[in-house]
Amino acid sequence: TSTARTTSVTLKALGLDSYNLGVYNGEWSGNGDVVETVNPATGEVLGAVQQASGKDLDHTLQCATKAAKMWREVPAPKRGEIVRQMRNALSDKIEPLGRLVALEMGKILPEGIGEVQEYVDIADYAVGLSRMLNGKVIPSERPGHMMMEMWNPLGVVGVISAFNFPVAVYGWNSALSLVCGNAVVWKGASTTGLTSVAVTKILAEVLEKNGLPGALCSLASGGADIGNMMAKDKRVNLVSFTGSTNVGRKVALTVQERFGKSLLELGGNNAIIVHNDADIDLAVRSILFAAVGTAGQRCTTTRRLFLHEDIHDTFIERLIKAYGQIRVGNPLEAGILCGPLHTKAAVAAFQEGIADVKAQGGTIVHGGNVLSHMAGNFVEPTITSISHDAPVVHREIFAPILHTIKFSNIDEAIEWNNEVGQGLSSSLFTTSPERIFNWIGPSGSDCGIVNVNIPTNGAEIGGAFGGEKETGGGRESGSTAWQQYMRRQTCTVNYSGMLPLAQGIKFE
Ligand code: UN1
Repeated sequence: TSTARTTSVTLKALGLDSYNLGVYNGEWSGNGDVVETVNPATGEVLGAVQQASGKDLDHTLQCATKAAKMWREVPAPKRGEIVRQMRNALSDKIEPLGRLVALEMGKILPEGIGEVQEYVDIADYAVGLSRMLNGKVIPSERPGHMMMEMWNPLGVVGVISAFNFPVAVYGWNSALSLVCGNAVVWKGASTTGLTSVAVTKILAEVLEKNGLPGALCSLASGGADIGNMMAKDKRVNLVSFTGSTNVGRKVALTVQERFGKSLLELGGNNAIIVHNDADIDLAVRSILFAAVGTAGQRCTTTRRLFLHEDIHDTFIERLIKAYGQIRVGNPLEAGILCGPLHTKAAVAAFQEGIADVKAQGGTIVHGGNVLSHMAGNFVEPTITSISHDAPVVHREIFAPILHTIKFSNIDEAIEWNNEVGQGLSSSLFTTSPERIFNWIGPSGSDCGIVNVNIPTNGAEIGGAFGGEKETGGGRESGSTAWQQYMRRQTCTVNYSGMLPLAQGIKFE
């Protein structure tokens, strides 16, 4: 078939076979289970990855620990130069890599390419950052003393990433970790195992060409067992975890038990508020991307839509019309906006969600069905009408279900925005400066990402990405997120030849 051809051309362009080793630490190996990955649009097997055994992970951590010791002594701008080469290598492969993401994860091709671009962008950022890992000089209260803050590498960073962004999220963690002087050990989702191998091959080639240890960008493919071992292992100084709130809680507790560091990017339940003074056209287009893009499988997907009563009815009408024009289908086909859900389990979760909506007093305004006549895991992008406090509305369902809710004043809408457990992203559509600044102020949105007149998803890499509450509190990507990949040291140097003590204490 033509998709089988696309698959083989794509794998070949990325140096992959139908069977691949899933462990890299300078050498490729793999003694764990062989896991096949499946095209969620067709059900066809794409290829197989042999995962890490416990022994493989142990050996990989040994190699990474050793590599980190040499890497931390390489000047940061030189580390940046390596990341620059990685950036170029990724950019050269952006088309086939984006296509592999589309084939294996199921997002549409422009979004597949877009997330490789996100890696390229953060790599650019990291290259610049490699000359800006600045500390501080702090005035000392003691004469002849110099106080400063130094940032030093952590050692080994473990990255556990999710299926929905199989390239970009690793990219954020990897590019920053490397310029910060750490080795990285990656466990991607086992359902996007080929993508993890493809990315690692690109990075490995750069490292090996530069005579550097490949273990700086280690890969330990695997499932929950490997993730759990990483969380437990003292050699992993920071565990950066992206995934569900439930698994994230376990990871955090496991890492905390050994006083390791964790960085958590967990569930979202993001809302858009549309006020009566909003640019309706802009809002409709934004919601389409926010709620239907990636088939509702971003942690930043809009799941709740609060509409002001003045515009509610006309807005719903506009939205239904827009949803009616969305083409659901093969993510590699031009004009398709909504691909499949990633797994059959996600289809079941969608169905369960729809049933809960009906059982909890809601109605289906548009869609609501599984497209079972199609070969893949396709569902209809769905709009519901339901109460803000129905339990199903407070749950993150990783599918294109948008709950719409009518409000009469902005304070109520903000309260509803904030009443869920999660706290990732949020957006207000309005033209009023007063509402805008209230929304981003202390009594506004309680999320980590607070937008105005743009979707909740599709964040740029320059800002810190992450959220509060059950979203886990971590921040990745831009701003000062890099500081989480380093340890802060307060250094006081006495050059006075005397011993004045702080707080004026006399001790003699
Ligand atoms: C995720 O869904 O895990 O803001 C990450 C966005 C993307 C990243 C999403 N830049 O939607």
